Amino acid sequence: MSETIEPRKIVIDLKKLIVEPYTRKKEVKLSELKDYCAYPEDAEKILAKGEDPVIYEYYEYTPTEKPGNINFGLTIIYPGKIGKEYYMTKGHFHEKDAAEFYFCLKGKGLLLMQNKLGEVATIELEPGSLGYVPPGWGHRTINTGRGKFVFFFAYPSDAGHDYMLVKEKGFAKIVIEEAKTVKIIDNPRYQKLSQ
Ligand code: M6P
Ligand code: ZN
Repeated sequence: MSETIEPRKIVIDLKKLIVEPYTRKKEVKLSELKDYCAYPEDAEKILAKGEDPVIYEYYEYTPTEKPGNINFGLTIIYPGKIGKEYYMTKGHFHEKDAAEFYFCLKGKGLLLMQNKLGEVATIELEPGSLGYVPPGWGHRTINTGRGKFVFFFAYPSDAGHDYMLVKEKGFAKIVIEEAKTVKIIDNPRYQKLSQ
């Protein structure tokens, strides 16, 4: 049976930082992110104190997963660090050849991308700038500022999320604070795809 998607209006509230209506809201806390961290021992130290901070959250509007539609929403990454690594998303590849964009609305951060050949690209995002993720590139966003890093995202509804590669191999680069500056360095835990 064919599904009918009605035209509709969605409001992105830039003061409350919500999408209304949304179909999904997700909060990712440190306990869920820890396996993606470059320094999991620092994550464990925070958790051992009984703290489990929210690292990021997102509101998504998914009309349907039928090809031809678009998922979109708002991501809010809180400011902070796990050891010296800035708060970030897990990061993922799309299961299908599908692009995505991130349009920054507040704060500042980095869009880190990596393709399956191991090539890395980074784009600095500040309000008004848009990072385009081409099909085939894994992507993670990182809050390098002192306030919330907020961006609007959109990608094809049938793209799918693949976290395995990032969880098991990591990204080749990580983003840390050292001597009060933002540094993009080699990930000490990275395993090349050929290994
Ligand atoms: C953005 C979009 C979502 C993604 C979220 C968090 O909001 O790209 O599709 O789920 O970031 O990223 P991740 O799932 O990699 O943690
Ligand atoms: Zn994506």
